[in-house]
Amino acid sequence: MLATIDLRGRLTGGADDAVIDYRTVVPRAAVDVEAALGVVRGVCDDVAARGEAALRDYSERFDRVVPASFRVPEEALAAAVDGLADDLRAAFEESIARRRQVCAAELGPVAVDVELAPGARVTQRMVPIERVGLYVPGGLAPLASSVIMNVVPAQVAGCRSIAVASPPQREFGGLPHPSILAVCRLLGIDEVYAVGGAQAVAMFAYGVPGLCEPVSMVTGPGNIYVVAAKRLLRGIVSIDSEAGPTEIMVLADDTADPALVAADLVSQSEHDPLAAAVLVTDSPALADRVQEALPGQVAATKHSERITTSMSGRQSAVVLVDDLEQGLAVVNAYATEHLEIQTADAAAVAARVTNAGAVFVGRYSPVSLGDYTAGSTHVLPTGGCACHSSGLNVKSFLKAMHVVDYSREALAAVARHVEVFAEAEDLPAHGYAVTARFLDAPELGV
Ligand code: HSO
Ligand code: ZN
Repeated sequence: MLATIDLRGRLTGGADDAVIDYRTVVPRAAVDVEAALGVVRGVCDDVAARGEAALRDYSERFDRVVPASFRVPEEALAAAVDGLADDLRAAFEESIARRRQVCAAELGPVAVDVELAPGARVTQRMVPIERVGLYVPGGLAPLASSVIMNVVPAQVAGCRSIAVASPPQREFGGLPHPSILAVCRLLGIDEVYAVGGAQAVAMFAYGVPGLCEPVSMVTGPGNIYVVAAKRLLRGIVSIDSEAGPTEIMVLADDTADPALVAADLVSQSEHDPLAAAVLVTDSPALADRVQEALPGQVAATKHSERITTSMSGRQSAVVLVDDLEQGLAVVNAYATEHLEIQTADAAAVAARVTNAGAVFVGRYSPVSLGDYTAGSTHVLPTGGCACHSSGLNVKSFLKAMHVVDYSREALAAVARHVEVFAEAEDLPAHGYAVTARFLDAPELGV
């Protein structure tokens, strides 16, 4: 079911190895965000110009329903929680509690305080972004878990004002999906909008008079139009990473259970026909057994069509390597969103991973655990961005602010350094601002 890419015989670090550019071993699905920018620019400009009237038009056009009120009424949030089955409510609450526990630890020491010399102090304060807007996709996959993954770190960071937007659904009378509303309520979020797509990102970035105040940061996954709007409006607001199609890479040896490897690959292919499912292994026998297991598992599951498309796409493959050493070279070059290590001594292998959004160690840590309940984030860098970016976490919602506090003596001790530095940069006024502090009568005007 998966194409095979055979790297065996091309020894890591050897002469042959020089011809392998590991970053290009596994191609990625082509997603043309630029192509969506044209439409999205029109939508965003229109929301900026016409506010709620524009939201109404786009809601009708794209969501085929116009909500009675774009702001979800409190009663609807309360009713969503009342309508929850007990076991689903328990699942939501466990997920929230575990993510909160990890976020609290992520916060770390709040302030850095350094005295560089007597009276020379630099502190770093971590200040939460005041108001943030979190987008939650609806439609085919109403990801209630994404509400948790976006809201909890913002709350733990101390963001004062948190708004959530999710597309209105026809079948729910123009409200977002009830499980999304229920999670908002459980998290104590009362500012929820039934607004979807690029128009939601524009609403957050520009604000809509009488409806929604502008925010400073927009986070959350979404379709290509949401991603394009985030790219377009970045600068007006800050954004988290641009979420592309989901990716799972499994690094496995002959100790892995082929049925479980297949199940994990299938699980992430379920998201998207463009999802990438990649097995990297030094065991041709394991590769064969995973390939044998896949058709049956895919046929038996609900979204088999989507999964088949994902697995037969150029972005999905089995990569055969000589050994785990070469496997790690492939893994670190690809920088996958999710990486599973299904090998002997998995923790030791995992410790050698430098590029991955999140790493799942051993038989009992499947990616779907991380999607919902592990306590880790599932908002992770895709498309190779894991080589420079992190998943969404508490620090994503904090700004580091330096506070400089020097005494007269402490400034005097380094005054000459500043003056010389400023001269070298041909910025004499910089130097004078220091010199002036030690003159009996600094010039009042020149
Ligand atoms: N695996 C997805 C997140 C998700 N899965 C939400 C299920 N629900 C991207 O990391
Ligand atoms: Zn998932």
